[in-house]
Amino acid sequence: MTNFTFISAMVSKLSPTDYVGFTFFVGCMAMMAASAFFFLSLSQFDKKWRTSVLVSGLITFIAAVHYFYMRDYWAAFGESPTFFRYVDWVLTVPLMCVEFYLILKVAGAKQSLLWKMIIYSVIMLITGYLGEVVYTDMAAFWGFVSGAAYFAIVYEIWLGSASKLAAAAGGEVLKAHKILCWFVLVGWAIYPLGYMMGTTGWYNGIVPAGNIDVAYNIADAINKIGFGLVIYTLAVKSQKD
Ligand SMILES: *C/C=C(C)/C=C/C=C(C)/C=C/C1=C(C)CCCC1(C)C
Repeated sequence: MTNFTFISAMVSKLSPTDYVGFTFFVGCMAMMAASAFFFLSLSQFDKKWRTSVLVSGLITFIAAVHYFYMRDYWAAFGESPTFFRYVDWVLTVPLMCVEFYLILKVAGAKQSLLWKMIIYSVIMLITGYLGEVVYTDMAAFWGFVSGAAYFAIVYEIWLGSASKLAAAAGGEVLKAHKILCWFVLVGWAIYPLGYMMGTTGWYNGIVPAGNIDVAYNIADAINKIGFGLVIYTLAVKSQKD
């Protein structure tokens, strides 16, 4: 085997017009850099905040590993790596629920709140997978069920018990909670939009055309890294007072 064939067996070519592949590639780098940033910052925090920042790093690290797989899958088959995508989400979205719980613990958040959020998010993802992969002719129906679970999460953090705990905690925790709430309301809304771009349903004439993976990749970068930075900032600020 010549050097050239050896290398081409390991690296696949990225065409300059393959913007989907480009977002997978940038996703790998962004998630990896964010993980390094969160992990290397750990020693500056005391015990109270270390777990939260650690979880931020785990979220981007798990995503980084999945992005390497997804990038290769896309390069090899030119298809959406939907299976890896959902495995990534089913691990990282519950960890984002853990982040909400951890910062609200100071105000007395109970574990039941954590489990409620995790169950909503798992229902949201499983039903989304059913519509995107298993029962594609019923994508609109499963997307609706998934959307209902998403709405339950939005309700819980904006108006439910989580919002009351945040108000009770006040100060920096309340501020951070509010920003995370906006991430979930606006940043997470990109996902159902991407879903509607990539599946068949009544919405096809309404939703602007686009690529489902580009939408998901942009949303992941905003939400996973942004979420982590909010937690990081909260930890830095809380340690000063
Ligand atoms: C890091 C990954 C995150 C934050 C993923 C979030 C995913 C969602 C909020 C997905 C939501 C969906 C709907 C609300 C309806 C259509 C199906 C989904 C799964 C794309």
